[in-house]
Amino acid sequence: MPLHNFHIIESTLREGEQFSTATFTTAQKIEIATLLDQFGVEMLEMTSPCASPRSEADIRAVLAENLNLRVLTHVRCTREDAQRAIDTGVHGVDIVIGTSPQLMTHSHGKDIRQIIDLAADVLSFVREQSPDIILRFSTEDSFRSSEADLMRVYLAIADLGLVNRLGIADTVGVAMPSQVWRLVNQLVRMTGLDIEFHGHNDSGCAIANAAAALEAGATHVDTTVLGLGERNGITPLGGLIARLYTLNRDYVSRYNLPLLPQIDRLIADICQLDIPFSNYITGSSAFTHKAGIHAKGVLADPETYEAINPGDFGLTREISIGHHLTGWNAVRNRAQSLGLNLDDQTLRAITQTIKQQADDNALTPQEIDDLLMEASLQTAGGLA
Ligand code: AKG
Repeated sequence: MPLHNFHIIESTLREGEQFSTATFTTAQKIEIATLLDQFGVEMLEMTSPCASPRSEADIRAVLAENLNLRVLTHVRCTREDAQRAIDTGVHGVDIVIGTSPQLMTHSHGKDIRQIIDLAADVLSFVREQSPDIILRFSTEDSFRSSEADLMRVYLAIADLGLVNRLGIADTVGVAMPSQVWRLVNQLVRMTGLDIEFHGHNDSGCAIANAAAALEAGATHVDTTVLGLGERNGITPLGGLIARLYTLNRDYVSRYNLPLLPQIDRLIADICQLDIPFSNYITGSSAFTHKAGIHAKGVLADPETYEAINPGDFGLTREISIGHHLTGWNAVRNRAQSLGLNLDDQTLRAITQTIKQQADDNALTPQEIDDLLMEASLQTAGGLA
């Protein structure tokens, strides 16, 4: 299934705000929205205007920037919330209501019949008020809801002919990619509507689940920068980009990829987080090659051990040399970068010295350069 036709709903300013250390000022929200717009995300989801006075004012502030992206807000399934959302002038309203036994009992106390009636009332109300608004209906906790309940709800909503999009949510991060694929496939076949996927990462499947949703025909995926969100968050923007890029670069070529490091850094700084070393694309070791065999392959052709070209993201690869796993190809490459013309025998000897010393302590780049310079001075015709 070709994955060209999807849209990113960037929810750092909604789901991301629910992360433990995330609080954004108005100016920060505008800066984040502007960068995400420059990156090319199609939609930006913002916190409900009902959450707090500034939440409401900030929707208007971001709208006033006249960005290319569509601004959405996320509200409960009530007329009052929907009216507040419409009043802000947003381009789209995302309406959600829980359908799992847990949420029906502890969140709103309604059964499936009541959920359908309420949703029909609220969605009709929104359409009357605002015929052109982008309207989405989603069940919360879709993957702990019974399949029969879900189908009753989605088919009833689809039949109304009022919404642009249906959403499904893996609210507590329990879904397997195969389950996501099946549900999305079923909804696409039965309703013909656009489908959005929102997936939490509690058990580490958020990116795989988003990809499975797209493979099954979903049209929209929710992301946040660095995967911020409730608990340990949702599908990260960079992780989704990495997943799709490695399937086919064309899937993400419309985005301004070199902006990704700046976006990750901005959010990390605001939320006082370190970007994890293992982060997709922007982690500190994402493009560091260490073992001698890897260094040799990458020096011959980076694709030997890289599925992602760091240059596409404005980043550079690093060959780590000063350790006991090093190889002489990496050492030779460093010597060549320094303009030193050392013969193979000398380079192999220096490699052995590095390995021996690094068994106790890794060598710094400067210490390696010193070894190479010293060898160069000792051999005739050292400088190339
Ligand atoms: C969740 O279920 O985790 C949400 O944040 C709501 C998702 C949605 O509205 O699609």
